Amino acid sequence: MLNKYFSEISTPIKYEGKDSKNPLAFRYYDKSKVVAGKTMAEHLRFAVSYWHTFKGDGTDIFGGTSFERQWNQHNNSMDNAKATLEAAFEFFQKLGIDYYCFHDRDIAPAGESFVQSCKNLEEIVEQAKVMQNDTGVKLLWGTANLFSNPIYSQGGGTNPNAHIMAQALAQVKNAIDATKELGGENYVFWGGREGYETLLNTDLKKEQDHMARFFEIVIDYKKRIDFEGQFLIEPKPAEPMKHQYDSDASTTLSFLRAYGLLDHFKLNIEANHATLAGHTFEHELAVASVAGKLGSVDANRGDYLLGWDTDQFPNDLHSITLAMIIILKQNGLGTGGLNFDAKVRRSSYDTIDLFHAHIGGMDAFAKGLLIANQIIEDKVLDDFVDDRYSSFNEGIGADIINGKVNLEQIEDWVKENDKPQLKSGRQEMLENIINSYIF
Ligand code: XLS
Ligand code: CA
Ligand code: CA
Repeated sequence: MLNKYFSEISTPIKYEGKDSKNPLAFRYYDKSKVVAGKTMAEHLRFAVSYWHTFKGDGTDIFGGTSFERQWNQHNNSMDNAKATLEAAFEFFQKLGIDYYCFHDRDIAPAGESFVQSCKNLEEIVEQAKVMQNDTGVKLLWGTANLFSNPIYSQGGGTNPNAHIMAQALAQVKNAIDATKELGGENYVFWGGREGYETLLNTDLKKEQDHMARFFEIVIDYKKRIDFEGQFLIEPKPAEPMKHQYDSDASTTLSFLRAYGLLDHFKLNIEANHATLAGHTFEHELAVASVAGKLGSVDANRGDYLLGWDTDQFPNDLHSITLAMIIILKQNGLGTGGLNFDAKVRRSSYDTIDLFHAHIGGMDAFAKGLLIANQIIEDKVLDDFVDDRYSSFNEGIGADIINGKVNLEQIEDWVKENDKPQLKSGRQEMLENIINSYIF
């Protein structure tokens, strides 16, 4: 096992059971424990986000670097990128996590030219491939950073400048190549700056048409190179742009449907983005899931008092339990997983904080999985929901749904059957039952 950057951890983090008082042990995440026919690792498919965990330096808009990382010499050199990669794989092994996710510009630095940037990426991918083989750690997804470089300040695929749209496409091509080379199981599109600041300078129709064209071009490429990973779109309503086109799950699905692209994508739902969209995490997951489009999850949490993307580690067991119910009911995430798109706070200076953060997130989801599975096995919600709609199983309900009655016939029926019987939705009782499983 690699042992250079995280010497405070000498052996991989272990499962010690719920009574353990060791803050550097799992209390619920028991990788090989079987729950409903699959191991916890197979259910949860946890991933580390390269950008926050290894490239994050504590910077916020009020101040610069607050974390000193041994692997980060704060320069854009390839040596620095290679040291970061080594640190990353040491961390994965010591944490006992199976997957990671990256942006092209996280793992390899941008060069002086586009050509140089591509070369840098290829070189790092070679090294990453060796390290994946040596450790067994896999790539959950790759993506392209189409938002940091100032050329993308007015968008990538929706940029009003054709040269920049072309460059965004070329960058995506290289990021897909890198993802394929590393056996990435998915490829994510997060349209960070695909949106607009003001309608005064924006042709809304054209920009959405361009976004669709952008996707058509990459779908064509995916087919031609035989990349089998799943394409995912990650909705987010705002930040950095004031309005983003993929603002939530429903809007993204409508966009894909309108342009005939639905078959080529699933969604990557992020908890914090749901909060920013004014939805709950479970709402976004459910909207994606009922459409058969819940592909993967960015497992983090936001802050209900702050209006920005705080990307905190997930620890809200109630929300996680509701999320796991949806995931279990659709029989898992397929090639997707739970990516901790989360960062430690600016004042969590030490590398050990990275372990505490991930251990907490993994344990919270493991516990959520156990609770959700019990709720499903006991059919607590299913029976109630089935019964709530049971009036559609026969009589006028079945006739309406099966197209057996027209509007006049329905009116006649209502005239003969005045005053519907009211049935309580029992919300409070159900909330108490969910709590009784959590407590
Ligand atoms: C930013 C997004 C981003 C995507 C990948 O808010 O969450 O990190 O997950 O580009
Ligand atoms: Ca994300
Ligand atoms: Ca986020």
